[in-house]
Amino acid sequence: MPAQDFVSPDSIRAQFSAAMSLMYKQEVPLYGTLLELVSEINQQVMTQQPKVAEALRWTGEIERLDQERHGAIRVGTAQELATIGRLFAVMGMYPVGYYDLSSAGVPVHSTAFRAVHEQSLHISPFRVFTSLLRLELIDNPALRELAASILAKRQIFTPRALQLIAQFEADAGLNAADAEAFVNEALHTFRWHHDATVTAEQYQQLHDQHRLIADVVAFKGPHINHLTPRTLDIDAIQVGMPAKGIPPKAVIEGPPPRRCPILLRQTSFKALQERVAFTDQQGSEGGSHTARFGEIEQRGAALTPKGRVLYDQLLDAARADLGGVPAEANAERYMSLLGKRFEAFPDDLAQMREQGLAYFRYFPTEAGLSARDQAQRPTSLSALIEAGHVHFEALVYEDFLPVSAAGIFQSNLGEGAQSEYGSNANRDAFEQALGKSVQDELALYAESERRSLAACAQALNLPGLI
Ligand code: OOG
Ligand code: NI
Repeated sequence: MPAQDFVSPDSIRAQFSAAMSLMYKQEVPLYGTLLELVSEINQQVMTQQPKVAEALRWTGEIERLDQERHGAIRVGTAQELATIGRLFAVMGMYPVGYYDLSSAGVPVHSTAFRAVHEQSLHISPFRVFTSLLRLELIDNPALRELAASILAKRQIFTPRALQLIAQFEADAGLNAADAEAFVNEALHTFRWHHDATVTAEQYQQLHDQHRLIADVVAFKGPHINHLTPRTLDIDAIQVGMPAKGIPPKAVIEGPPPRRCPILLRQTSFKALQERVAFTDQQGSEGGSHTARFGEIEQRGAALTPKGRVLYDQLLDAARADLGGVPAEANAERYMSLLGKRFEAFPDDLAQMREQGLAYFRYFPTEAGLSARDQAQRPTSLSALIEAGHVHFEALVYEDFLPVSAAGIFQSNLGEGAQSEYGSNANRDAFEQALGKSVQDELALYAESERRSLAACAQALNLPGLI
């Protein structure tokens, strides 16, 4: 098959993301309500804050905003993780970053599968936070064995999906019909299954060890546990949720409200209680399981290593000021402490740029282009910016935050789910399970910034700019 007949992985990802959203709307109707709220608030921000709309127009994010979402799954074995990695590669999604959640009492480690080039991200920024259960952290050999033997029996991919993945790898692409078939087949892996794979008693055993273990082990597959749209104003969402019958978690994870958003702020609503049938139950008899929830996020500037160190320091300091974990009872105090600490983080794009705290995208302006052939013109980046020949916007953060992710896990696993696993980061083991290395997100932002500077240099005929 000639390569030109292949559908681009970016387009397969866009199709898959749309299909996933449709499926989740049917599975979790509250997700549809959430989408409506997000769309209302985004419209409001665009009309009331023209500067925000203008920035989104510069970066092109305005075109991807409505399709922007991330999902999350939890897989049980190395083999499942490796195959998930191959499945995502068909859609141009690659593992980026390593997240250790064990230090936060959740026996998993994770990566984010996503597109890595800004042009691909522009077509579809769909990402999936993917966690691998770490049975080796469970201090109960009998239970570990039970879980491993249950997991060894399941196959989370359809035969046709596996076949299409292999075909993609052999031919380096899929044609339109095969791509469509692939999207439908891949969707099955992420579906909710009402029928559990264990007896009620086994479920209870797994659950008593850790709710997350029951969620991963007791079902036929890694059901998508949330699908998160991107809002332009998460504080408005937090306030607007109760009126829509959606109770939010107590605190918004991540940085405090700012004029220039950085990284990622997230809130969520509690997991649904869903009816499930265990293998030893029939008819109306049955149990329940809480796994799936709703989450909303606001994205801001990707930070450089220097910016990230400052972010981590300020976040840690605010938590130390609080003297405990942020929760319902101390939410207001936490937000105020957080705000105080973050006064030390410049809330101004120009300052953030000058201090090297964030990554940026650079654009030649009309003025810059028309001055292109003038002998007397600024040539250094800062002078070009000063003269209005180059415009810059922050590069949007495409990844996740470990402390926030832990907060999201915790709020949905419920009280009492906190366990102690110590700090057990093991990136090597994760990569070995995955069968490849995870990419460094900071290097990706730096490359993206460099490409935008190179394009600017070329457009303005200033090879010395980079
Ligand atoms: C993943 C939780 C983390 C995020 O957005 O940080 C997450 C999970 O619950 O499986 O989704
Ligand atoms: Ni999430």
